Amino acid sequence: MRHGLLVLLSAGLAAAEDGMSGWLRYAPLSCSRSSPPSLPQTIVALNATKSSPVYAAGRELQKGLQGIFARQVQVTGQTTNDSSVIVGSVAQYTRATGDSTVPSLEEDGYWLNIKGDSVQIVGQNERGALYGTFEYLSMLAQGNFSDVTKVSNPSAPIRWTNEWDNMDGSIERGFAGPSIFFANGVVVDDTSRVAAYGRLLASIGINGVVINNVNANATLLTAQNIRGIGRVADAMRPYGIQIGISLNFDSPKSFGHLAMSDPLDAGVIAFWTDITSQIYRQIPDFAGYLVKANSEGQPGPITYNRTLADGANLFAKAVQPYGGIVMFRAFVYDQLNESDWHADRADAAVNYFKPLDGEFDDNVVVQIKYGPIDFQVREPASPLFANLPKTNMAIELQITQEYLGQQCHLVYIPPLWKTVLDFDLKVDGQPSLVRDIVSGERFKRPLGGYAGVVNVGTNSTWLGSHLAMSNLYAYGRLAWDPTGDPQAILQDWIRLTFGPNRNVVDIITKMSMDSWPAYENYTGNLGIQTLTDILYTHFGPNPASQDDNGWGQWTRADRAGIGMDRTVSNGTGFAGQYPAQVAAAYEAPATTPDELLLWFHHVPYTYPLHSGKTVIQHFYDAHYAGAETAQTFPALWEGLRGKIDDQRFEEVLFRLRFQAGHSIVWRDAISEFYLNKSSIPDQAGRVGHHPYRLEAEDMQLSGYKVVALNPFEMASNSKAVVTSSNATGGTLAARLGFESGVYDLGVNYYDIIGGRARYEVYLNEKLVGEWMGDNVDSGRLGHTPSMMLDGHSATRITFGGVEVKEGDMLKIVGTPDGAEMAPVDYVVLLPEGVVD
Ligand code: GCV
Repeated sequence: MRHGLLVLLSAGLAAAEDGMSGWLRYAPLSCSRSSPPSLPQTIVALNATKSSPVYAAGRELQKGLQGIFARQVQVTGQTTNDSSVIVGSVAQYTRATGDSTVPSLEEDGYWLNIKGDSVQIVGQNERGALYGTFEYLSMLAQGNFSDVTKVSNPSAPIRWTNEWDNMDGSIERGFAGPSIFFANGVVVDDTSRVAAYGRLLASIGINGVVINNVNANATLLTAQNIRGIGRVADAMRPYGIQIGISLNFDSPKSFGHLAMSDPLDAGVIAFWTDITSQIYRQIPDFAGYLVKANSEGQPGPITYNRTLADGANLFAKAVQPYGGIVMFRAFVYDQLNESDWHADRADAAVNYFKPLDGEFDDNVVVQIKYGPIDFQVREPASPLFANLPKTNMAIELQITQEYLGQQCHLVYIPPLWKTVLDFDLKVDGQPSLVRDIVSGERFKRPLGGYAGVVNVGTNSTWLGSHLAMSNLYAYGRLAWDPTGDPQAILQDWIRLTFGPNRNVVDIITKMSMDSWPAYENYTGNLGIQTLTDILYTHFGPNPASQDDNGWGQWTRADRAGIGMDRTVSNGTGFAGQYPAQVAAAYEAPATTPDELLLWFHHVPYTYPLHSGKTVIQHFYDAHYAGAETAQTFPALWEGLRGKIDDQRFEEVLFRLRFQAGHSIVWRDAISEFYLNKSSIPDQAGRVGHHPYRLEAEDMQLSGYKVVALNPFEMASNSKAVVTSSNATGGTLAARLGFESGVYDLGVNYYDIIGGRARYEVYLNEKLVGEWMGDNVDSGRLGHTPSMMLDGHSATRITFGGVEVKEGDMLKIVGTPDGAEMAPVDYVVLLPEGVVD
């Protein structure tokens, strides 16, 4: 029976949800205009072995039908005369039904055939059958009861996640609490979260997980931990997910007590052969190794005068007999001298790897970050993708928002990824989209695909933020089909995560699609990179930190101009690493798109863009526009009150409010910094002028003292106040000269790690609001904390709709705690519609 797409209402909104189910909630649907569809009466799962994906598929169908439709449906292993959903591999299905008409499928692909209450889900292998099952359930959960006959095959064989989890349970660039894999140096005993994660990943087509940090600890190789990795593999196996690990290149020396780790040394080869056989004894379907070598000060083959290919092939030969693979990272670079105009970290990957093309074993895959530097808010596609036609390649994307607001800012990243995946490198003048190169199609390579750095933690939301999960969902969907539309994928995720209400879908779509452009606007524009603090937390603004160090994320900003000259004619030569047509376009400012101008060219601040604006005016305008967009997010979200369960509603609102405040911190820091550098004022007169602010240092201080901040742009007017001691509180007071009216009253303060200061705000001795500076200490915001008054700790709290009369007395009482001396930067009183 055909039902088509019905308009549905989500029921049961009142129940609090903590996010643990992600997009696999199977929330009840109540049909508003039509009766429920006719559903299969039996589930036939063609493998009863509990560790098999087909068994998991049967259970999942049962769970889904129960959750969405309150139908209890039995799972059986036998075909029946009842209407049924039958799930299995091609071989199992043909054996059970005698039907040999299943269309041909590629590895991990599936055929989904829905005719009312008769459904066939057949995978090329069991994993494919599970993927088809999740697709069927996703349709049902979104109220799509259409008949469908479709074949779906993945774009590439490698669709992995990388987790940067450390053995002590911490996670490098993880913003959602400790590891689900490790604690206290060993693999955790309870793998229930691991299994739950495997389920989520399988539902988006992920087939491999590397469970430990690329900055790897060799103690992962103890016998106890190898048994532990086995438990992790057991937990993920029912979901068709294979486990891999990151290796510490120096393990033969540091762990095996050998004299060195030279990849061509017989003892070293024997060490890795032995470790590998121990691992495969425990985990016969082990996926393979991920290796970071000669990167960020770590040893590697070059340390022993060997090539990177020698190093990669050492591991490849160890896993080859077992069918394993080696993901070898292209993130290889050294520190550089900025005073050398021609030095460029962006050059490193091609310089190191291009000469080795053809020298990697067939089971090696070179894993390449999407851009030449490091997950910045905008980068051109890495030219390495165009330079290894005889090598397997995978693209590395980052779901964890290391440089993109650390899950405390809403940034829906797929539109950024698409700028790279859809980019045409024009190798040999032929169409060469990055997505066709990494799939293996363009250069006819047997292996290739996707590695996404995720870094989930034990927080019930997995990533620390409910909305950040759209990035993980979309990552899997794009790895499966990179031609997918980010907005359509997003809307599937919204319906699955928050229900099908039209208003909910429209609002979350708007916020999410606006979010990356807004973030780029208020952080770093025109290809200058994120402009965060690269020497400290990678969270808040600190443009000066990009330069005057050896790390090579330079902007070369001085009084006269800004940008990296990466031309062949006068710069680092990086533009010349692209195939001829692309190189020629990037060589000249006139043919470089505005959004990448400063990536490729060093120009005066007054340089006119294609848009007609100067570089500096674009900076100012973009920062103001981006922060303004961020102010719309909490307001839009407020419109969904009552349409989303209270727990998730409030948790999201809290983060969006934080983001709105922090976007102003970003806006002001970057605008002031470049005003100071260039001495060119904002044509609109905004930068440095804040008529609605009361600087804390200008208020009557009692028990407070003024501090000058360094860098100066980390405080409004470069100064803030802190209590005179960390034992006693203080007050700030000012008589308000504002016209009587209703205002939003904001207080910008600093929330550092190591203290939970308390604050109260009064108007004429009447309490307007109180709060504690504990967002960081309580873990409520999971970003990398700061110990200082700076752009990372700068926070705004806003009390809406406050009635103010001219001459009212404003008072803030601050009570220090620990290292946090109740720091305040300024108070702002905003009439409706004003952003500052
Ligand atoms: C895991 C950047 C990050 C590091 C990361 C490194 C890498 O430098 O800041 O945290 O290390 O990239 O990708 O290896």
